[in-house]
Amino acid sequence: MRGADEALIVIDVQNDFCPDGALAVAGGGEVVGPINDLMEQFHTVVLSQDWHPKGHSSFATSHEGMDPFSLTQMPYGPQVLWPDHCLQGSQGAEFHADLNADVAQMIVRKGCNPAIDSYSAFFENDHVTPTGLEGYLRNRGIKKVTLVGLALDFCVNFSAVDGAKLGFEVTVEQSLCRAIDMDGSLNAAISGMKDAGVQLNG
Ligand code: VGL
Ligand code: ZN
Repeated sequence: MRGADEALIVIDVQNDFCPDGALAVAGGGEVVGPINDLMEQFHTVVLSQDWHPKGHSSFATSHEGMDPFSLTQMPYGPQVLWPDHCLQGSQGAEFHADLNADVAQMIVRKGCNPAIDSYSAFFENDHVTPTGLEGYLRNRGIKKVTLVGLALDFCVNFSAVDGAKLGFEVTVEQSLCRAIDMDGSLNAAISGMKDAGVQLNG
């Protein structure tokens, strides 16, 4: 077992990010088995769940004439517009059926504010509105976090960088992640995580 000051954070292993999902990440389903195995090593396991209301501002369908995967400007900065995904209460927003979600003590839902997207499990994309995850981890004496899940270049990346900025010792297990990889987003994410002091394994 890992130490009591370590947590595993499993990012967005949800149907919509797996093959046949609304925002499918190539190979998304492959990480489920190995993540289940890794969860057994941790006393503290947190799952994040992308959880958008209908008409969310990160959806291309909420912006007349805009295509999915195009870029727009929001009051808080640039924002990729996505296909509708992870609608609250939908099948697509459920965790992958084989993910052993039962062992998690905590589920952080994010992206609930219709006006702000939230890639990171710590802060919304305005980088100031907290999800509460930081407080949960600190309250439990967690100092080191290991991140796995989907997608490596968006939600895992933003969570890892925020975690490092907050002073947690952050490791990303790349073999237990899969990326969207659009317009060089994967390379940018990897260099951004390295610059932030994130330990990249695998
Ligand atoms: C994600 C795009 C939109 C992710 C979530 O989990 O990486 N990406 N919403
Ligand atoms: Zn989303």
